[in-house]
Amino acid sequence: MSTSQPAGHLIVECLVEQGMQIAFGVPGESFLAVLDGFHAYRERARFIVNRQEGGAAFMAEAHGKLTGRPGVCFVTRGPGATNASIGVHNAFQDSTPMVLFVGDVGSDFRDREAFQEVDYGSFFGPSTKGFAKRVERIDDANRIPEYIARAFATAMNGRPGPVVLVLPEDMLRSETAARPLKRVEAVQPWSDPGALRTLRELLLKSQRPLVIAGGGGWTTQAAQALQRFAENWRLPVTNAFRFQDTFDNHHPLYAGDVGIAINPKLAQRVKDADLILAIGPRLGEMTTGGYTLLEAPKARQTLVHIHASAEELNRVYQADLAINAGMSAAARSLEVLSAPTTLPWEEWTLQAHADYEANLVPQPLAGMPAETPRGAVDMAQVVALLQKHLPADAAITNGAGNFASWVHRYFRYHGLAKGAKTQLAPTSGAMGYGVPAGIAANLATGRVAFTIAGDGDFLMNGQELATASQHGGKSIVLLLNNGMFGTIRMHQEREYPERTSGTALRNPDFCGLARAYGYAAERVTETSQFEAALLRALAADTGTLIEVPLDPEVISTRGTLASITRAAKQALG
Ligand SMILES: Cc1ncc(C[n+]2csc(CCOP(=O)(O)OP(=O)(O)O)c2C)c(N)n1
Repeated sequence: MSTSQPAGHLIVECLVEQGMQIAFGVPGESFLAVLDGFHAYRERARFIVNRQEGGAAFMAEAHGKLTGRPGVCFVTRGPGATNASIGVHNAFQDSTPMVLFVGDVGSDFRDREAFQEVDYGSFFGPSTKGFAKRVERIDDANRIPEYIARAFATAMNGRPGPVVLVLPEDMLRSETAARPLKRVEAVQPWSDPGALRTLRELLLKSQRPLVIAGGGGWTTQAAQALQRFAENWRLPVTNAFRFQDTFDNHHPLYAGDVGIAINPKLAQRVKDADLILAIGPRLGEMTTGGYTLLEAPKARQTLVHIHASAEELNRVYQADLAINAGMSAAARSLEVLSAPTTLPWEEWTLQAHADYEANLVPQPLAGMPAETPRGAVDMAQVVALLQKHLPADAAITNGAGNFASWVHRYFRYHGLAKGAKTQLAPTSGAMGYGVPAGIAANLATGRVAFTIAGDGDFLMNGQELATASQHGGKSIVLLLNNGMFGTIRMHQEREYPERTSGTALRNPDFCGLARAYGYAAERVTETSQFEAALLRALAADTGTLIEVPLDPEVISTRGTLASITRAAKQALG
C-alpha cells in the first residue's frame, strides 16, 4: 500500500520520473509546497534559484533546446507568470519543449481577481491564439501524474513547444497517494512511403535543389542521417534562422544560413533554386526574407516541406509536397533514398559552398576605404580567435541585436551531427536571452558556454550572473559596448537620419558590475589583447565578462552608421 505525501512533493517526484534533474525558477508563497518537494527530493533534482522569472524561463527554454526534453520552470502567480512569458513565447517560436508551472491563488478565492490572479488560459493559451501549446490547471492532486505526463508528451510531440500547468495553492497542500506515471518519450510521425517516392521523383526532375534544415526536434542521430542523405545526393544544405547548427558548418556541402543579414549570394540562390527541400523549419518571416525568397502563399520554386506538425504544413506556404514526419523519422527515410550515380547539380552545389566560404572573408565596411580597420577591436578577428580556442562542443549563446551578427556571419557552428547542440539563440528575437541561456548550458552540461551580448541586451538579464555564481555555473560573456541600442539606432538612422531619439545609453561600469556578481572581468580595447583574455577566461574557476568598447560607427558586419545616414539623406533628397 502506498503512503500519501503532499501534492507539492508528488509534483517533484513525477518530474524526476520524467528525467528532470534541474529546474529553474523564482519562488513565491503560492508554491511553497513544491519548494518543500524539492527539499524532499534534493538528492535527485536541483532547484536553481533565479533572480527574475524572465531569466528563469530563458534558462528552462535553453535547457529544453539542449536536451530535447522539456525544460522546467516554476514561477508564482500574475507577476511571476507575466515576467516568465518572454521565455514561453521564445519556446513557442523556437519549437522548444518546456513546461512552465505557475503557483496560483487558492480555489476558494478564484475568479474574484484575488491578489495577483490572472486567467492563464487567456494569457498564454491556444484558445486565444496565444503562445503555449496547452494550458491546464490541476485541481485534483490525485491527477498530478496524468497532467504532468500529458504536459511532457504535448511539449515534445509534433511541433515541440511550451505547456503551462497552473497549481492552485490549496491543491498543492493536499495529500495524495497517487504514484508517478512512467517517463514519456516523443512520438515520431512517420513519413508515408508514397510521399518519399514522390520526393525522389521531384529530386530527379530538379536541376538546382536546395535544402533548408532547421526547426525543433532534431537529435544527433537525425542530424547524422540528414548528413548522409545530403552526401548521397550531393545536395547543398543551408540552415534556417537560429538553427545554424542543424547542419555542420564545416561540411563541404554547407551553403550558409538563411536568416537575418543573409549572404546576398545565398539569397539569390534560394530564389534561383528550382526545388526547395525544407526539412524541419517553419519557414517563418526571418527564414524567408520576409516572405520574399519564397513567395507566400505559393512559392515559385517547387516546395517540399517536411515538418513534425500537421498544423504547420500548408499553413503559410502551399507545398507541392507536404510530409508530416518527425526529424528522426524523416532523416532516416531520406538517408535510404537511392541516388543516381550522376547528378546535374554538382557545380551548383560546389558554387553554393564556395559562396559560403567567400562570405566568411571580412570585407571593408561599406562607406569605409579598404584599408580602414574595422574599429580598434576587429570583431571578425575576434570571432576567428573564438573559432580557434573554443572547444567544438561549446554552447554559443546570444540574445537580439546587431552584436550577434558577428558570430552569425563569421563563426562556423559545429553541427549537431558531431554530438552536441552548439547554438542557443532566440528565434523570437528576444533581447536578454544569451546570458541566462549560457549559464543554463553550463549548469546543465558542464560544457563551455560562450555568450555574446550587447550593452542593451546584457542589462536585460545581467542579474543572472548572481544565479551562476550561487550555483557554481560559469559562462564567458563577451559584451560589445557601443553605448546604444545599436540595432534600433541603425533603423532610426535609415528612417529618420540624424534625429537620434530613445536609443542612446549611458552605461554602468560593466566590469565592476560583473565582479560584484562574482564573475572575473576585464576590458579589451585592442584586437591584440583578446586572445590572452579569452584564454584566461577559459582557464578561470568562475565565469568571466570581457567588455569590448565597440566603435558605434561599426554598426554591422557590412556597413557604418555614416554610410547609412548618407544613403538615407540621399533617399530623402
Ligand atoms: C525584449 C526586447 N525588447 C526590445 C527589442 C527591440 N530591440 C531589438 S535589438 C535592440 C537593441 C539591442 O541593443 P544592444 O544589445 O546594445 O545591441 P546592438 O544592437 O547595439 O548591437 C532592441 C531594443 C527586442 N528585440 N527584445
